[in-house]
Amino acid sequence: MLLLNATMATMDGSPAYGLVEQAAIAVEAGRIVWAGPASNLPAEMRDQEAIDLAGRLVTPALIDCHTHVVHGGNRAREFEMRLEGATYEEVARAGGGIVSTVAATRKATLDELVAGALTRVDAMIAEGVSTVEIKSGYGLDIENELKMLRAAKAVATQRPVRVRTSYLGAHAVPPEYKGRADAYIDEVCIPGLEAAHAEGLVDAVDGFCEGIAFSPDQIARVFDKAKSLGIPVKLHAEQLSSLGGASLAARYGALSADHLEYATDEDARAMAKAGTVAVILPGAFYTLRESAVPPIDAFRAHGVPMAVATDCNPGSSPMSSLLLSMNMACTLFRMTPEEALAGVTKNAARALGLDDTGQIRPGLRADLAIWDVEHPAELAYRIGFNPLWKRIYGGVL
Ligand code: DI6
Ligand code: FE
Repeated sequence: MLLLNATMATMDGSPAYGLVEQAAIAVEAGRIVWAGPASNLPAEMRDQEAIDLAGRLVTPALIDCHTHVVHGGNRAREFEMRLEGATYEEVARAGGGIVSTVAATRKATLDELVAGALTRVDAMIAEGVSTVEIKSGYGLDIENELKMLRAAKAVATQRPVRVRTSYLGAHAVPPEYKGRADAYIDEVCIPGLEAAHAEGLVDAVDGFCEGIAFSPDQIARVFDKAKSLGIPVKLHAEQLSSLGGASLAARYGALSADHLEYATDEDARAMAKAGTVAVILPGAFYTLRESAVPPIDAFRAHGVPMAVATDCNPGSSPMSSLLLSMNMACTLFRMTPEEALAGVTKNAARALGLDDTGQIRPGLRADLAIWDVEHPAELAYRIGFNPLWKRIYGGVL
């Protein structure tokens, strides 16, 4: 496949989106084999049928690096409660919140979970997404955590999309372990991780380090197990309070620390040193009407790579639009449109430990998004508008 007459944002780390006008991109066997100004295209690549993009923008296909798209039910009633004045933490302590999604997820069959996830993943694909991270964490017993991860893997067999799974057994304490979080970690979370890993279902291990979830010590025990199994880690950290989760994640060389509204300058320093990506999740900030903004300036100053994701989940971020996440990251957190686009391409790949996608350069997968826009800033600028023209997944239009 040869794409001609493209405006190309390589997102390869060159300044200004790595923008190339009048670009050509050659694809062979699912990989990018050449990309650059069309005038430099080698002669032997010219004589094949080309697709004329008429100046349309080509970017790497988008990557949603933090989602909970596999889950049962929805929480529209909780949305109403919060509008009547209850806080997210009050809802959680009253047995609502995550735990109500756990009940619905346990009740759902594998096929029902897959069907529900596909409605959300289809919306993502329609916006040019090629890779979706999907977490467990609403099963909270071994069999149901495995069911969630099997459902996540099944998504990639039913759609042209790549799935990376994260085991989030340490998401919440289930009702049957109320007040016994340590026992839950020992009796369910860690054995569940071993079982899921044995079945090849775990690409990364995640946790929720928070007052309403698990302490840094409890997360460290889960991370020690992940380390002994050779699985990379990531962490929901500093979302509602500052507990040192981001620094803990950095100590374990985590792929990412996510949320980070209450992260400190010291956390940013530790993350930079460890190469841990900051995953910015403005959908949860917006939904919870949070007021603390993640320390974007500190991440910039210390050179922490920033990703942006939907956090698509039924409670704190019922949002499946990665384009809207980009807009929110700019308007709510003052990220630049270029940072937002890097956050859903290059840096999102890094947050998943993937080095074969997220940029346009020879050797990488031909996962591309073609947009009916003139300039890449338009992707973050518009609200509720999808300018995707076509998507190329693994070299297939
Ligand atoms: N933080 C979040 O924002 C989601 N999980 C987490 O650890 C929320 C999950 C939910 O409310 O269902
Ligand atoms: Fe999350």
